[in-house]
Amino acid sequence: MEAVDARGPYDDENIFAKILRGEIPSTKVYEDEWSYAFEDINPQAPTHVLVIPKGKYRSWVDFTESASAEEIAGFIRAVGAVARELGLEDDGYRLLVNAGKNAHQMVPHLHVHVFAGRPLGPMLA
Ligand code: DGP
Repeated sequence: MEAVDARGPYDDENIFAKILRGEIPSTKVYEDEWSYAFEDINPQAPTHVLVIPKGKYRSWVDFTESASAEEIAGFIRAVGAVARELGLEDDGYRLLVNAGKNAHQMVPHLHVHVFAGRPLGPMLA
């Protein structure tokens, strides 16, 4: 699988669009009006959750330029709610967004990775 170019039109056939439409299964951990969170299929830590906006956004730039303030606030709150509801605050967690090919973004629908459950080490550039 090739990393994606995070620019250009939204692809309705990307895998997270299909997950949002219920066309392929996912293990839900959180959902609200703006956001959906589910377990990563290839976990890199004991807890590895992906939080995605329900709207059609390829990247962080696309999202922050195109979404309403209400939608952006709702999505950021949802990421916090996932961390809180999964009980990650005591031991800590890491948030990560990959955007574009140098960051190895594989799925062209904005997603925030939430990693937790073990010491995660220093941040890697
Ligand atoms: P990124 O490199 O930031 O685009 O990460 C994409 C993540 O998506 C990667 O950690 C694996 C995950 N992923 C890919 N396909 C599926 C899928 O069909 N279901 C689930 N749950 N996760 C997926």
